[in-house]
Amino acid sequence: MQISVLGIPMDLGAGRRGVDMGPSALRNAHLAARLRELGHGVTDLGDVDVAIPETLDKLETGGLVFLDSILHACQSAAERVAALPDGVFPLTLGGDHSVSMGTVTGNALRGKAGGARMGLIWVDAHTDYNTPQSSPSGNIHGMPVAHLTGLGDPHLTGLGGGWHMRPEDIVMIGIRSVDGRERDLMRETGIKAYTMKDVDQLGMTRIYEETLERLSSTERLHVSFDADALDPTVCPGVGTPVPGGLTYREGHLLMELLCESGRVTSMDIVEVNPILDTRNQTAEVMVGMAASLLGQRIM
Ligand code: B3U
Ligand code: MN
Ligand code: MN
Repeated sequence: MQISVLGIPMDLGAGRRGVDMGPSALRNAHLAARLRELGHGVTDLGDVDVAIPETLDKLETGGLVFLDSILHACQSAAERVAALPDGVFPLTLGGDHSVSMGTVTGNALRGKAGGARMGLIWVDAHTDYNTPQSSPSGNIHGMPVAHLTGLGDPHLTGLGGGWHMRPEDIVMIGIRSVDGRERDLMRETGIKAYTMKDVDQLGMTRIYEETLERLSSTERLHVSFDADALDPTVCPGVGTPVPGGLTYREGHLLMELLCESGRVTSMDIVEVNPILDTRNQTAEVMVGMAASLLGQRIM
């Protein structure tokens, strides 16, 4: 397979600095070499241009912090991904999770004017389903899924030119932190979320099987993997660590099973924060997750 790597070095949507260095940390953790060892062709497309926060007024137009610059970076990411030829696997590197408004949109629009029916597997401690109205923090990285389904700020929901995710085509795994009004919105839309309680009770294999069944009428699958889904002992380099996360093996098992499904056509790795990390451990773990999704086998 041909894999195209694209970085979106943006931390404008997060509450603390540092995830803008995520793409560098992942490249330093030998991302391309690991994927080439698996027999893939890897092209690194470099990074999308992202504004430097120190050069900006904190409040740009629209009332949301850095809205204009986030919108611009997501638009560029969407265009770059959508322009990739069919058959190429886009591996997009954040950046905070607001980058996925661009990458998911770009992947859905790829090869299909008007947008494909794409399933979205959101691996995260958080549901990222706040709107500007419901968000307690105002940070846009807590809002991407809401905007992908058409809820929230009209500039951000307009990214796909009218294309939106159907809530029934989204499955979240690893959830253990949801805000009050965000929970109400999640209930109203009916997005399926597997919490850590579900992971403990059902096990990852059953969750995987139910997820694939649920997304069986979609054309292809996108995996958006937030490093904070994994336990902070495994991935300490994240801005909003939440105890009680996925184990190293649960993360790998999910990626290995998704690989076997043959249905995943794109992936994001987001929220890797080298400033908060221990010797690049989080980037190394996340490169391993990508390798498992892309075919690495123990035997
Ligand atoms: N739900 C909180 C916290 C949060 C969401 N995503 C991350 N943190 N990484 C919020 O700010 O919306
Ligand atoms: Mn997230
Ligand atoms: Mn998260």
